[in-house]
Amino acid sequence: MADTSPLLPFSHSLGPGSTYSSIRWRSKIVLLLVFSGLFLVPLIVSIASNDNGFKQHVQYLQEDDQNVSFSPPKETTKPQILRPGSRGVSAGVSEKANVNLKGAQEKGYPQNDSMLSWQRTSFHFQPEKNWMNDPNGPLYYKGWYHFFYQHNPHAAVWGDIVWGHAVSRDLINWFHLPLAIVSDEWFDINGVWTGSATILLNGKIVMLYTGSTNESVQVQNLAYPADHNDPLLLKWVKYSGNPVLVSPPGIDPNDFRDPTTAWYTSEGKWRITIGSKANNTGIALVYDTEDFINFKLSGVLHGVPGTGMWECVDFYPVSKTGQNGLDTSANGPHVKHVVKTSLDDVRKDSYALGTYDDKSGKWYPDNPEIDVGIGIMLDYGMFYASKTFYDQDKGRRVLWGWVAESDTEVDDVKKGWASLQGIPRTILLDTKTCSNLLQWPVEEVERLRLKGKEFNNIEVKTGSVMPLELDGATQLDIAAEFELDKKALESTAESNVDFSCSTSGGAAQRGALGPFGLLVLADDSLAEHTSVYFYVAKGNNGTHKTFFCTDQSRSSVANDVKKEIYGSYVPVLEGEKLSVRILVDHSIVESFAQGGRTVITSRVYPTRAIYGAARLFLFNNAIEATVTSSLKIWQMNSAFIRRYSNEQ
Ligand code: DQQ
Repeated sequence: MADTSPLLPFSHSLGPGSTYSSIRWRSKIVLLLVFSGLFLVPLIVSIASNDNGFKQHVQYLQEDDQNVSFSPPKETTKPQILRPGSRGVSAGVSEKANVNLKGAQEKGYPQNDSMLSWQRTSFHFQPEKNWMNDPNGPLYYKGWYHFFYQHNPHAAVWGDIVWGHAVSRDLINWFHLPLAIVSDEWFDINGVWTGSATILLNGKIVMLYTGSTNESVQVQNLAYPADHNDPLLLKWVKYSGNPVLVSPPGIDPNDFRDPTTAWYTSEGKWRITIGSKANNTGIALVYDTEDFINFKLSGVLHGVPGTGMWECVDFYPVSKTGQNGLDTSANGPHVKHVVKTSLDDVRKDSYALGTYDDKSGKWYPDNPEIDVGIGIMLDYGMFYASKTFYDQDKGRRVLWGWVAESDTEVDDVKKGWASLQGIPRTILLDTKTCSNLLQWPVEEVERLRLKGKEFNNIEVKTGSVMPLELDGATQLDIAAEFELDKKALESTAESNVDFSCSTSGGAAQRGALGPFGLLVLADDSLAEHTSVYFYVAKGNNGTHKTFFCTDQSRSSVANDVKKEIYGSYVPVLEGEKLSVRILVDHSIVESFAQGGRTVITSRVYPTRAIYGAARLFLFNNAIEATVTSSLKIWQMNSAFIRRYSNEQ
């Protein structure tokens, strides 16, 4: 049965007469706004072509509040990204499938059933079948981790989006539960899109999510558990006065989505942010609320010109001591704040560290040159729409991220499923550099480790490849360290100062001091392999710069899968060895360099290096330096991921 006073300690302040009717009234004005939108279009267009117009508009909304303003810096010119349309685009969000590979079936590689079934993972979260995308509303409640996700229950492609739901005691073994929130109201009939959970001061939970309405515009809706005594939170109630928020004037209702977890302000209000854009400036709108029903736009948390639509914004504090995770409302001199955005234009998640001012509701980057969207990526590979939550049980902040497919949609349909979630990662500030986060697989994944094997001080000569004898290589946890020969490192003259993972020819391109690393999911002949490697560039003043990359260009002989080369710079401090942790689970390879300073997730689709034919190799393609490597490698057990039954 639904709670009678479902929401909120403060619901008493919402007298039935006043609030209910004002909410009903607001529902009506949604329709009015939709229609008036027709007349507002020219206005919106003019605002969108002039960010100052947006500023004026927000100010107009809040005439009495002189603090509310948004002054975006000048637009920088960026090449326009031309991309084919897709269902996602017509629905108001971008591609949800590999459009570049659509229609590739006629000339595509004939992956047979055993190849396709090998691709399903063994210890990563995925639904029993069909499509999944963004993580939604993760939380810990009464002994269970709850995970909700964007799900198409009808097909292995994006569409008909509702919220799937699963629970776990340890973030690794999962029980699938019935769908949590389905699209059955005008305010979400075209999709129950991304949203976030907030645990209120009285322990109750509220969920805010974006609904795609009967008119396919984006509004924000409120839902809450029907029974807070149910630890599984099986039933969810949609607030009768939904939507609780429509896009403000000047903001395209197709660019208004993905509310965050709320945090508490010093004024005793809750505050959320919602992703949007003004012209091509990605922005995070800020709203204050006391009851999750009435919201007041209070300005813009932050905006960055040229970064396009900001999806799935995440905003949270990290401790300056780097010891433990923090509740989303934590603030003060002991914290830095992270703004993370999912860049719709380039489908990458980017973050920056900075300072949050509770009074103005604004956030300022530590270094404007590496601001959100133009600096550091959370993961340089296939990882999007990520979201963190505070795990109050273990006092840690945990990150989830959607790992899409990079094969053809046709193959996804044949497999009957598409997309994974990355292994949940703990998030901490890197107190050694103070300029990046550390991401690391949650400790619980180590419980899946089976037989381990150690390889100590293996010398890998220049231009060589060495097999590592294992009993299997499709489910692995690898921890490896590398040291470049010191003499060679010193004597090498300036080399590869212009190196970049994606444009410098990949793992086959030899330089003085790299590449070197591991070939995972390789077959004996090396016709197929995925290279995970370091590359050291040396400047003429003797300084080194280290890069961490993944090269998928030889990951499969199939000609219809994406084979990008990913990666970036990784900070390496004085006295540190180069280190990498790699989780291999069939078609996913997640690689964490230097304790998680730089992370790369790949999806690969080998056809030969599968089942018992998969191997692991060390390689060193440097011309001048021998590499010494020590490794610990564990076979990984499979996780239990199955339907919940009452006996459990
Ligand atoms: N996915 C959802 C949107 C979000 C996008 C729709 C990001 O709410 O912006 O499935 O992948």
